[in-house]
Amino acid sequence: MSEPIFVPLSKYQELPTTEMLARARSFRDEMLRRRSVRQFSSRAVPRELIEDCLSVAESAPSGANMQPWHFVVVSDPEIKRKIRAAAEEEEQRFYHGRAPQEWLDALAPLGTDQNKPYLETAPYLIVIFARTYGLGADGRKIKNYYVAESVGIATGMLIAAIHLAGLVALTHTPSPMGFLNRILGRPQQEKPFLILVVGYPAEDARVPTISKKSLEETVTFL
Ligand code: IYR
Repeated sequence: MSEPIFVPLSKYQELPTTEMLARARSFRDEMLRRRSVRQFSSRAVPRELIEDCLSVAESAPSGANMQPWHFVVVSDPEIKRKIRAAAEEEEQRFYHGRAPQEWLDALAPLGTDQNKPYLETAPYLIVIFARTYGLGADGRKIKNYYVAESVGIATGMLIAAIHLAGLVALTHTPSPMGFLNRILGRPQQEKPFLILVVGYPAEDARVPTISKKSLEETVTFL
């Protein structure tokens, strides 16, 4: 067991309250402009931009700091084509059989269907895997903790970073997603979490008119 080594919290920056408010508002206003987009441009995105956004995700808090995730960044057209074909096969079954009517009704305002051209059009697919356990140098299993929570937090931070960088993203979850392990050659202890489709929006991109709940509905101050 290793002892903790503590250092001063030197990176914390206290701000005047007025500046805190201004920053919180400006971040809020920026994030409220974020939309999930389903029509992507094929315009290239610098890889460095994606790497910077991934560094933000990597900094996320995680159970026992195990960082129980793996990101596969796909830009290879042939791999994207395989992912699209496999995802559309699952989606076809979902939209025409597997999904109960209640689920289809809930999705109706989004205008989604089994066709996923963006899986080929967008320059990057970031496939996020949740590592159910890690492997030590000697092949021993290393337990991970709060895996879903950790990967969810990292993904949220990644989505925020991508938006702030001036790109758009779509969280895409074909179900089941086992084909991603096969196509991307990831081990069975890694479970596909979601595909983040990333790029510039198509010039004629359109988004559905949906609204978000108000704080009155979702927050309780006691
Ligand atoms: N995976 C399907 C269906 C779908 C499900 C939910 I929940 C969404 O918020 C959106 C879509 C698809 O991608 O079309």
